Amino acid sequence: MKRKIHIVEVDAVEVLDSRGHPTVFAQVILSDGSRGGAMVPSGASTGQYEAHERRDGDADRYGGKGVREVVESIRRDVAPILVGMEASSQQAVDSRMCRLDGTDDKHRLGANAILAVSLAFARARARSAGKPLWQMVIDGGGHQLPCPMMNVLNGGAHADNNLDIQEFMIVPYGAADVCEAIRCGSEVYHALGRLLRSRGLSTAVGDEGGYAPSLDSDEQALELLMEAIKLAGYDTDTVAIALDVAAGEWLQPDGSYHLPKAALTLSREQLIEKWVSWAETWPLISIEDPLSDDDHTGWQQLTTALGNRLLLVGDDLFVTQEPRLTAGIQKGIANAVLIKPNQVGSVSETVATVRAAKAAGYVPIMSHRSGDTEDPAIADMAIALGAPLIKTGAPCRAERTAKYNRLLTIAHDLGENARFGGSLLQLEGQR
Ligand code: 2PG
Ligand code: MG
Repeated sequence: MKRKIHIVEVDAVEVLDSRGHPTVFAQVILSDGSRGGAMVPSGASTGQYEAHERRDGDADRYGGKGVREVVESIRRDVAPILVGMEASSQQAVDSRMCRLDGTDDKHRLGANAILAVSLAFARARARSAGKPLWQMVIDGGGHQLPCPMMNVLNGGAHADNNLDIQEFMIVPYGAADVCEAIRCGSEVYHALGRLLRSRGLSTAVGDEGGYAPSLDSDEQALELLMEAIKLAGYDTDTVAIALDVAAGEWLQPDGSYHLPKAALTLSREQLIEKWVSWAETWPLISIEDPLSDDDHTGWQQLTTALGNRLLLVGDDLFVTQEPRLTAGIQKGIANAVLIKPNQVGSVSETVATVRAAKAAGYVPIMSHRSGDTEDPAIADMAIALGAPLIKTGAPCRAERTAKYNRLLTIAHDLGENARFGGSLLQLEGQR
């Protein structure tokens, strides 16, 4: 009889993320010697309903951002309850940690602790089964590789420039496959760099690897993207534009929206009008967080106005949590959901949210965080979960290219069996 494999060791280390802030690396070892390790990312424009990211708060270390106690509590509290558990079910391991935590927002252990162990366990199981991670997150996985959404111009909370919109992305949805999409994105990115340089504008990059010049307006950023697409030899049948507004950062106590860098205050209705007119003017394929996460009335109005023309993506709105997504689906707000595992805090709960999205016809978009690491897990998860899109920054900075490089190598391994998520988006009504 085959002997059952179980967990023999759980360990953790304080390491650094791409902003140089501490984060958690966890490692899980199984009785057959298989090991899995994982690092967790960290956001800057975090949604108010995200699961809790636990930090030491000791101002004498890393400005309070240390995770030494978090790591210690993985060894002291988490390891004893997991060691000895059978390594057959992701759900069982995740639930065990959630029960130990016992809070709604993972306040006690921290979502950063639970997710690191959850993902490390998924990798250890994959190694044990001799399979890549993308075949393990949900049994079997699909063969669909996601289309990249490359954030080539950074603003908002991600850059010290004068752009209010946080992310201007290019989406090579019309490319033949993921390799051509990544090539196209890289070529447009470099064409944009040449344009900026030729105009004496800065080509220094922001947190997600996109350029972060100071421009006259957010509209000028869109004009530059259009020029760069053309300069690189592409057109809007191949490359669309996507925005992450992160409008929660603009909300004022009276319900209006204040764009700090432009020093402009807009009512909810004016902001909605702005997005409707932009959707008519620019080749937008999606807008993320166009309104604040608590402005459900605004979201309903905008979904009615634009929901059949482009993707309206809830990030801070849904924070990857199934109950919040289900409530939004019932209210008819948004039609796509950003999937960030650390917003909910475990692999199983991430899978549950994606399943709920797909059942309701909402498009799941896999996503990195602005503070990320060289861990490429989200590339595997996008494939495993069948997300047609992945948002993981510019083709610049190793924590971003780690995900693109992972997709390129999986595409190589899959060969002719690979399908491309971008082709799904050519359906009428999604542009
Ligand atoms: C977002 C993300 C990732 P952050 O708002 O979608 O691009 O940023 O990780 O800072 O929340
Ligand atoms: Mg966002």
